[in-house]
Amino acid sequence: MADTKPIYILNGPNLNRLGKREPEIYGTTTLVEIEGWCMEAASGHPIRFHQTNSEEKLIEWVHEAIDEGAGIIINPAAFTFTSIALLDALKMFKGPIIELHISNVHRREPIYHRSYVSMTATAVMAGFTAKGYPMAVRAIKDMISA
Ligand code: DHK
Repeated sequence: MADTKPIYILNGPNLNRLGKREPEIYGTTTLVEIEGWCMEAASGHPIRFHQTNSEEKLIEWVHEAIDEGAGIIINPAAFTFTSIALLDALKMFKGPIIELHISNVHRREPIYHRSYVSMTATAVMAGFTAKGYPMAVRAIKDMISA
């Protein structure tokens, strides 16, 4: 029986500003448009798409995914590089985790080069632009059904 528990797509701080935020780095696609692309890519698999500027709220959604989710796609944004609390929460998740960054963080300032989340992510995607989100949805669907 295929796992029909939802795929959690979680977004961290400042991603609500996509479209206007440093378009030379993040492009002009809005988070609302990205959510639509994810729904399409999910092609019927349930998804839970969230964004927050609060570390606490992001961790609470990870806890919800621990209890109810099949997979996590997470763009932790700045919390990628600062939050051991988020890493500890993600370590509890038993399914696949894809860490996603719109930009190639390894080509940017050194502060963006060391990810705590990568210490527990199943896979890491960076630099595919906003188009990485539907790519990640298709990839995690394969991981879940494998
Ligand atoms: C988004 C952010 O907000 C930054 O803090 C990260 C990431 C990069 C992204 O490329 O999606 O460094």
